[in-house]
Amino acid sequence: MNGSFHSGFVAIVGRANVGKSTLLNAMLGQKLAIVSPKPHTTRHKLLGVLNGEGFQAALLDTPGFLRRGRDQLDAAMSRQMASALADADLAVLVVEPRPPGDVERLLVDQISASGTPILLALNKIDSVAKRKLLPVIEAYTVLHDFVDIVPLSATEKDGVDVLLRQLAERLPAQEALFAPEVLTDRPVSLLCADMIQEKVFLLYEQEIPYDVAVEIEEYEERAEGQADLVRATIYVDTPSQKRLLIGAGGSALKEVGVQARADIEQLVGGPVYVELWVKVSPKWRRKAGFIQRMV
Ligand SMILES: Nc1nc2c(ncn2[C@@H]2O[C@H](COP(=O)(O)OP(=O)(O)OP(=O)(O)O)[C@@H](O)[C@H]2O)c(=O)[nH]1
Ligand SMILES: [Mg+2]
Repeated sequence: MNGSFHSGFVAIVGRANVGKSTLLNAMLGQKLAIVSPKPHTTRHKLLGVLNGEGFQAALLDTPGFLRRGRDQLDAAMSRQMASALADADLAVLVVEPRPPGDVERLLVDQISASGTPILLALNKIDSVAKRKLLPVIEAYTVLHDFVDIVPLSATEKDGVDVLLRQLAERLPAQEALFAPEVLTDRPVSLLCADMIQEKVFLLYEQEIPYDVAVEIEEYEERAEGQADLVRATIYVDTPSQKRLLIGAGGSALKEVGVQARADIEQLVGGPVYVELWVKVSPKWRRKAGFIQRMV
């Protein structure tokens, strides 16, 4: 890096499930974004501010690319990705270690049309043999004039420092955009909702996670030494989903609470009491007003 300070917005984009949120967390060195093995876990853009030596990167995690939206939630997720890109000084396109597919081509076209430089993060290199990487890198080199192509593993934290160095150099030479203590602009109550949503993604199968939305009814900060209270409603689409979510004797829902609580306590740095309620809200994915409250 030269002598001047660099800062700017970086949109982390790509196909669903390629590891965008895992990469955000790896860059920040802490868990902020939710992660699951199921595609389309992330529903909104999420700012994570990283302060490094001589730079500040305002990193924006985004929902996985959706080609054709089916409902209001899909539309909202697509808008979230587009708005992160519109703000970005630089895009990090996250891909898996295989040759570019339709989605990657489309994204490259879309981003480069707006003139935003693209850094390619070739993630999950821990999952393939080294000799398989070279042809992938070649295919991407032909596709577009990327700022750089960085092979990495977000889960192993291998190559993440290289990506950060590349990224920092490409940000505009300007003062920091956020005060040094700012990690995100997402209120803690919404981060709690995210953590609960993540546990639903991890603990339930089939369509359930996709038909679940979480709303925090109350986040009550208590005095020093007492646990904060998080009261959340988990919305589902149908009564049978409500039964499944709650489980026999409430056992399944209890597990959601136990696991979410551990993450929330880490986030707020103190004891937390999590109270969960389940409500049926038929076809909420199609209701623009409802989505606006959640995303
Ligand atoms: N082997 C391996 N798995 C990874 C790596 N990075 C992420 N994953 C896994 O890939 C899955 C998806 O990770 P996410 O971070 O949720 O992916 P995403 O791109 O944010 O997904 P959406 O939000 O659904 O678009 C999870 O099971 C991660 O553990 C990696 O470097 N190596
Ligand atoms: Mg994600």
